[in-house]
Amino acid sequence: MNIFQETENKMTKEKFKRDFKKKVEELSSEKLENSTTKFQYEALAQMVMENINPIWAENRRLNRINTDKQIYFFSIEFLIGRLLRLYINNLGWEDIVPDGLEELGLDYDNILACEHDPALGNGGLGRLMACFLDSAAALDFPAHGNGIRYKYGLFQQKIVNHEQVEVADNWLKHGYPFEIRQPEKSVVVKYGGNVRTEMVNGKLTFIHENYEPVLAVPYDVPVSGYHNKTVNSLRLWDAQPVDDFDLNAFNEGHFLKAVQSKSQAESISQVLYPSDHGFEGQLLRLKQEYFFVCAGLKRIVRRYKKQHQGSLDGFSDKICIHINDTHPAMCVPEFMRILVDEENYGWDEAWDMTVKSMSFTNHTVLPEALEKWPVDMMQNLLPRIYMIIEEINRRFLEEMNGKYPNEEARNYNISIIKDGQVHMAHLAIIGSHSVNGVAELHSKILREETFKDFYAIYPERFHNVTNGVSQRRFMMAANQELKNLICDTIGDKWTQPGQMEALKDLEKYASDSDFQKQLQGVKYHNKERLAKYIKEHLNVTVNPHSIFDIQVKRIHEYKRQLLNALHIMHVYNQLCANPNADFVPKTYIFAGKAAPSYYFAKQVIKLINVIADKINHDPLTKDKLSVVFIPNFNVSSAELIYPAAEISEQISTAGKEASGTGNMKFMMNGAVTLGTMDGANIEIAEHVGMDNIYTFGLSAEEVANYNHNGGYHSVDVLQQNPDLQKVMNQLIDGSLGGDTFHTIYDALVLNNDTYFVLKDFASYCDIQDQSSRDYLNHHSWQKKSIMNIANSGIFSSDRSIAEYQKDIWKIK
Ligand code: CJB
Repeated sequence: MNIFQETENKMTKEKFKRDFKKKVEELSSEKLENSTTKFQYEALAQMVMENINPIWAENRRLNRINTDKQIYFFSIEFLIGRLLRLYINNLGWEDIVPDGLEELGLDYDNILACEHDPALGNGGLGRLMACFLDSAAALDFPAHGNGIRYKYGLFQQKIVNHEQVEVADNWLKHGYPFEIRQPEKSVVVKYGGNVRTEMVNGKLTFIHENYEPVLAVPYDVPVSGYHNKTVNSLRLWDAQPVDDFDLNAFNEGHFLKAVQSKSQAESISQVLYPSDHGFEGQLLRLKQEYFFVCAGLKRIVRRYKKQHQGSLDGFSDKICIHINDTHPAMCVPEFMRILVDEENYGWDEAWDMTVKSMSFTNHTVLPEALEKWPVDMMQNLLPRIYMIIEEINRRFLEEMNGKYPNEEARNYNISIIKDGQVHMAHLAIIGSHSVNGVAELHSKILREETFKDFYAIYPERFHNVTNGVSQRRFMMAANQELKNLICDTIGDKWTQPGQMEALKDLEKYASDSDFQKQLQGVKYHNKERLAKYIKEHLNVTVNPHSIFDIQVKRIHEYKRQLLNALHIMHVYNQLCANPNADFVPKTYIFAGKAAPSYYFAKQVIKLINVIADKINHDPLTKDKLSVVFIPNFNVSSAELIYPAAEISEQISTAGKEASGTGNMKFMMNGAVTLGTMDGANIEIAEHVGMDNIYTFGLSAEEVANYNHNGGYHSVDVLQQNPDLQKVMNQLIDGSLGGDTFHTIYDALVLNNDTYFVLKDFASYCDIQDQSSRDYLNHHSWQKKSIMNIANSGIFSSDRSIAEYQKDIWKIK
C-alpha cells in the first residue's frame, strides 16, 4: 500500500466535510454558509497542499539519497493550466470532494473556477511540457521542469468590435496557493561586463568582471502522480535585484537610478513573449533564455556535487538535461562554462560530459521560428558564453574540415556562427547526443531537409518521438461522463498510467447500438454544456443537435483558419441561394489567440467574427448554421471544448505542423479528424483507419515540390472555381457589413498564396460535404467516433515519455 492509498483511506467523505468546514471558517472568520467561494477555494487548495507536502518532501529526500537518473526539462514555457482538480484526482479524492461539497450545499465547479488559469505558455510547446510532467509523475519516475515564473502570463484575449484586444494577465494578483518560494536556493545570474584572462596556478583562467548581477529566486510547484506516491517539481525562476535597492545610488540622491536597477532586474521575468513560432531577437528575450538556463543548471550542479562528495564525475550517467526547442540551447555553453571555468575539467572531457547530458527536441520547421541571435548582442550580454560558443564552433569546424575536406559548402552551412549570427539549433544539435522531432513526418523533414547536413554527420543522433497528451486531464477529468461510460463497458485498466492502449477493447463495441446510444448521449450533454457556456459568454444560441465542427489553436497562416472561414462563407452563400435545400445543421466553433504583432492573423480573427455576426443574425440560418469565436482560448476553456466536438479541424498546410496535439485531445474525446496529411494526423490516420478520418488536400511532398518550383499560380485556381471567386470578391466588395479584408485577398490572390489555401479549397469543400452526409447515418458516425476513442491510447503522453525514457534518456 502506498502513501496515497493510505491518505485515501484516511480521507473519507465525512472527514473531508469536517476538515473543509473547519478550514473555511478559520480562513474566512465566517460560518461556512456565509463564506465566499473564494475562501472555499483557498481552503480546498490549502487542504490539498497539506496532503501533498509531506509526500513531496519525502520524494525530495529520496531523490537526494538514491541515485536514480533524474530528468530536467528546460523550457521557456510550461502551460500548466489549473491544478486544483488534478491534485484532487491524483490524491484519489475524485469522488470524495465533489460529493462532500454537494452535501455541504456547495458547487465543486464554481469553487474550481476561482483558480486563475496560469498561462505560462503560448500553445502546443508549453502545453506539451505540462503533459510530459504529468505523465512522468504518473509513471513514477523523476522528471522535473525548469522555467520562468512570468509575472504576466500570455495576454487575455477579448473581442471588441470583432477584433482581438489584448489585456494583461496578472495571474499572481491574488497569490498562487500551489507554489513554494525557496529564497535560500536563490542564485546569481551575471549579465554584461567583460572577461579578463589571468594565469592562476599555471592555468589560464577566465574572470568575468563588471557584470550586472540579477538574483534568480526559485518557486517550486509540486507535480503529483496519478494515485501514486511520486511528487516531482516544476521550478520556476523569478528575477529580483541582488540588493533590493541600490542604496549607494539612493544615498547619493539618484533616486531614479536606484529604482531603475530594481525594475531592470525584475523585467526579466516580467512577461511571457506572446509570439508563438516567432523569433523577435529582443535583448530581453535573450536575457530570459540565459536566466533560467543559468539558474537551473547552477542548482542541479550544486545538488549533484552535494550528493557526490563535491565532484561532478559521472554527471551524465545520472542527469539528463532536456532542451525543449532552441530557447534553452545555452545549456550547452553554460554547462561547459561550469565544467571548464569553475570545476577545472579539461575541454575534451567537459565536452564529452556535456554532449552525453544534453538532449534536444525540435518543435518546428518554420524558418522564421529558428532562433538566430546577432553576434554582437550575445557578445555584449553574455561575453563568456559567447567565447565558449566560439570555441565550440572552432573545434567543431576544425573536426569537420579534417574529416570532410571536400564538403566545404556543407561545413559552412552547419557552422554555429555565420553571417553575424549565432544559430541556436546548430548549437543544440552539436551539443546534444540526441535530436528528435515530434511526429514521424516532422522527424523525416528534419532528417531530409531542415537538418539534413547534420543528419549526414550524426545519423545516430536523430530520433522521432511522436507527441502525446495527458488523458488524465483532457479526457478523464474533462469528460468524466465518457470516462465512466468506458469504465462501465470495458473496465478501468486503461485509466492506469501507461495503459491507455487498453482502450482498444472498445473496438468490440464499435457497432453495438446500445453503446453507441450511450456515447451519443454523453456527446450531447457535452455539447449542451458548451452551448450553455457560449450563451452565457457570447449571448449566441447554438443548436446542440447540429454538428459541432471545431478548430481551436493559435491563429497562424499555416494552420489555415482562413480555409475554414472561406468555406463557411461558401456554405452561407449556398444556403442563401437555396434556402429550402436539404442542409445538415452545423455549428462552426473557433478559438485561439494571435500574436499581438501578427497583423494577418488578427485580420483572420476579425474575418471570423464578422462572418459569425452576419450569419448568426440572419433568420435564414436559424438552427442550421452558426459560427462562434470563443474568446481567450486557454487550458480551462479547452477542457470544455474538446469533449463537445464531433469534427476536429486539423487543416494545416502539409509539412508545416510539426505534430499538433489538439488533434489527439479531440480524438480521445470521440471527435473525428478532418485534416490534411500533416504532423501527427498521419499517425492518427494509420491507427484509426482511413474509414474513420477525413483527409484532403496536397501532401507534404506535393507542397514541397511546388515550393521548389517557386510556388503555384493561385489565380489559375481562382479562375476555375466560380464559388471561390464569389467568396474572394466578398472579402473586398463590402458584402461583409462594410468591412473589407484586402490584406487577406492580396496574400491569396496577388501574392500567390504561400499556404495553399485556394489550392486546397475545392478538396476541403468536398470532404466537408462528405462528412456532413455521413453524419446523417448515426450508426456509422458513432462507429467512427468509437474507433477514434479506441485507438487514441497511443497518443497518451505516457507513451511518449516511455519512449524518451527508453530511446533517449536510456533509463531502465
Ligand atoms: N510549437 O507551440 C509551438 N511553439 C513553437 O514555437 C514551435 C512549435 C508546437 O509544438 C507542439 C509540441 O511539439 C507541436 O505539436 C506543434 O505542431 C508545434 O507547432
